[in-house]
Amino acid sequence: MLRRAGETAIITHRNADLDAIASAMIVARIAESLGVETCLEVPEGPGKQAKDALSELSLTPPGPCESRTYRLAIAVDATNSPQLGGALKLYLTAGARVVVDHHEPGSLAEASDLAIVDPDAASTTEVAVLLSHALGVRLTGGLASLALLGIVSDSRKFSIVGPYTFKAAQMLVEMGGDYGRVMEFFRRSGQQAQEDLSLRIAKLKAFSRLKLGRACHDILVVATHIGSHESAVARSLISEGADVAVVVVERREGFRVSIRVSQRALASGIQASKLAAFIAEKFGGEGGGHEMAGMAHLPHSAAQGPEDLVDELAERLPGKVGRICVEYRASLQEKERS
Ligand SMILES: [Mn+2]
Repeated sequence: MLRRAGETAIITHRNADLDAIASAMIVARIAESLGVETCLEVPEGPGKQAKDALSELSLTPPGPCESRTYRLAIAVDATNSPQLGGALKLYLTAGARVVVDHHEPGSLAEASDLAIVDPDAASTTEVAVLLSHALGVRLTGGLASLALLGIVSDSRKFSIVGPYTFKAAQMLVEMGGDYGRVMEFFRRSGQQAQEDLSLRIAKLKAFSRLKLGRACHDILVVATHIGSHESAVARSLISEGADVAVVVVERREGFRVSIRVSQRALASGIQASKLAAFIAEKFGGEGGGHEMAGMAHLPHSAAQGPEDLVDELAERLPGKVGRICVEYRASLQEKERS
């Protein structure tokens, strides 16, 4: 498809993270090896870690795309159309569309001609690495290090792995990927995050606005809203003892709901992606993600404002969570008996 197209627009999800930027750069490298020109569209610009990684490894991404029709568009690490933000049109108007991803397939896979999607993979980067390997494309040491950053980041330092997460990492080390440097990058960026004033304020504000609910005796469901840093806030709620953390942020295009669940919730059949889908269904939007991390995108019409949405969620979610875990625990008992 790349060869036939001759020119290709690569698109990441909004505020590309390490996994998105690494996958995009590998796809660009594959295109380059075929002599195909690419542009890279990162809606709303890359996130801080992605930006830092590119400059630290002295990697230059392809230039931004023009506002015209491309013959081929490849979306990476994105599942639902709202994740492409302002670049959705670029994707939808392309002559052919490919999505490379590792989430449960969503609306982008539906709108694509080819979906290279493996929900078992811990990162999109490992899918891209195996793709480049299968095509006989070698990566430079710098790009291999970026890819390691993508894999290590999305696998939460190899605590969530797929059937070929380690295989891809091994290939990258063999190609000159610098694992020591990757670890040092995370150490430094973790330290920066801890000292980040706006993140500290966001966490404390979110905690002060918290709505707490309970389901199935010991499952704690919390909901809150914040202006930014919603994923980090949701993660910190889980590490402070919540089992289901739902964090609402209002953006220009609507509400974004970030969902995280604890190991305890997961052991009772409560998955973040399912809750994201439930929220999207109730409020009219799109939702999906992984077992432990999910995201729902809702239109402005879903609620009067973030506070109202939090109230609604705090009211409805514990019931849903309760039904899931009661059914799940009953099915486990059933299994034990038989
Ligand atoms: Mn990813």
